[in-house]
Amino acid sequence: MKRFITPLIGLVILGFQACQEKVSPLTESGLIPVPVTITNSNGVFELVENSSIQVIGEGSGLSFTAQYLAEKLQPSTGYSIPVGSESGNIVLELTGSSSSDESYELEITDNQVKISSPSEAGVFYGVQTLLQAFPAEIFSKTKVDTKWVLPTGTISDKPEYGYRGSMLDVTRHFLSVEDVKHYIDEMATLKLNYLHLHLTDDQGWRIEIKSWPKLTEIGAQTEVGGGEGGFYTQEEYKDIVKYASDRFITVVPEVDMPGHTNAALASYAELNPGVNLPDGDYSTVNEQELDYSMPLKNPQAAELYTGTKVGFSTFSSKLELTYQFIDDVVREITEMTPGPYFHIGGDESHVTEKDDYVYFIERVQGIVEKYGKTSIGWDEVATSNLLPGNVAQFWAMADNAQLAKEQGNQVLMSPSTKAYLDMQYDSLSRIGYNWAAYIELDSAYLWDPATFVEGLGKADIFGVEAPLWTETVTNREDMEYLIFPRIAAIAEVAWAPASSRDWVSFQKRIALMGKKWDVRGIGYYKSPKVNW
Ligand code: TNX
Repeated sequence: MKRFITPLIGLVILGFQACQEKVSPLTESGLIPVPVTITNSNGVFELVENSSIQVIGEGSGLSFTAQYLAEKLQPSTGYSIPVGSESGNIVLELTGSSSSDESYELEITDNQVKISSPSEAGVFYGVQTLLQAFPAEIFSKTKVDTKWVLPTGTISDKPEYGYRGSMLDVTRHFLSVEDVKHYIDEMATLKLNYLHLHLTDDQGWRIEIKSWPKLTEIGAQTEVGGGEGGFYTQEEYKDIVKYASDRFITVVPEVDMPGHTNAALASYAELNPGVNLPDGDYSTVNEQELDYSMPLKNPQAAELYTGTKVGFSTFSSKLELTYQFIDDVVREITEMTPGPYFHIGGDESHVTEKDDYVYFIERVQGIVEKYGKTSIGWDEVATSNLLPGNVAQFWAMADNAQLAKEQGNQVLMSPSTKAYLDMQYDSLSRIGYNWAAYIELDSAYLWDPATFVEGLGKADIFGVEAPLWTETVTNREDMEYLIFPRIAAIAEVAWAPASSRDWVSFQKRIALMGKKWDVRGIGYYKSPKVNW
């Protein structure tokens, strides 16, 4: 008898271990950004063929989230999980009607998964955490034969900063609507909630403006290196805004000005700065008496530009037409943009006189305010008087960030030495710049927005944003190579309090994230700092 029992016990133990091995505790499931608290318990939840999603509460965002979850689970499991209000073993519950409280709770027991939040966004974030807790194969686009198990436990989570963004430059190289949606999908998985679209620059104007059609007929027709460029029609832009907003991401459109405006100046000769000299002998005319506010009699359009050098273009600050133009542009774009912010650029206006720059920024802020939006501008805008509530985006100059604080305005943190996704990882990186720094994964992770700029503290910080400039990015593969894995590091810097962030823990979790990216066919930089 003993002869049979011993091997039998052995088999049972082995089987048990195999099962145990598959489900590592919730704390080890590689969640990014790291939740505020995670408690393990010892059980296992299994998603099965007849699992169902129960929605408690009302709201189109909640229904979207439930459907989103069912759709994400379908390809790999092969299960068509129904969504309804009857009892189910995956429960999504909206417990309030707040849109600003992004906290959520996730409770996994042997029989049930429950996500609850006072906001629809919070429920969506709970779903993102849930998806990450499954085995990596859950992200497979084709059916996988495995047990879809989750470790039991509870998570209680909320973000440190309300603005967690990424910027995509669609000017230097135009990116298709599909690529932008792909970017949005990836942002959503990391709980990023603002997409800043850099829509205009010297090399291209990328958004249709019906009252100024030549912006796209002429100004959109090229890009860095001389490619064909492109632009979004207003319908396409609205489609992007909607796609993002379904995923709880708010689009922040940027029209960069008064510098970085060559594409507009190439489209409309009459916007170019200059002065009409008096007839006859003007050698004795006093410079102060020249009137720059009048349209030029023989205006010359700028040439289209396909290089990468910056800082050579400017709108005319004194010309009234400039402000009529900006008013039309801001009106048309804000009409299509439900979010509260409009980005006015304001960086690197090296050929705009200081006084003209200040006057320009103050006037443009007024136009944005007139259309009911709050301005964000690159840190140079803080050299002007900022309207209350306007935001300065720190990228280079600590002095400017301090100027914003002195005016009582908050600062959006995008330090180019940490958060710039277009910087090379090291000297061997196949694309990217290095003017600010080489940014390896640990460098992108190891900084604190609340202490980064001397004199600024947590209360001065509006949020965190990681920009991807695209001078060296020509396609989706390039985009993925530069953003992954660093965007995950920045997402954690923005979401998790400094006390929960830990590089050693992140190193382990990002390796697990890499497996999920592998399954989904996402290319990423295999940083030597990680044991992938
Ligand atoms: C600086 S950052 C710029 C961009 C460039 C970027 C390249 C900022 C506000 N201006 O125009 O694309 O460097 O890294």
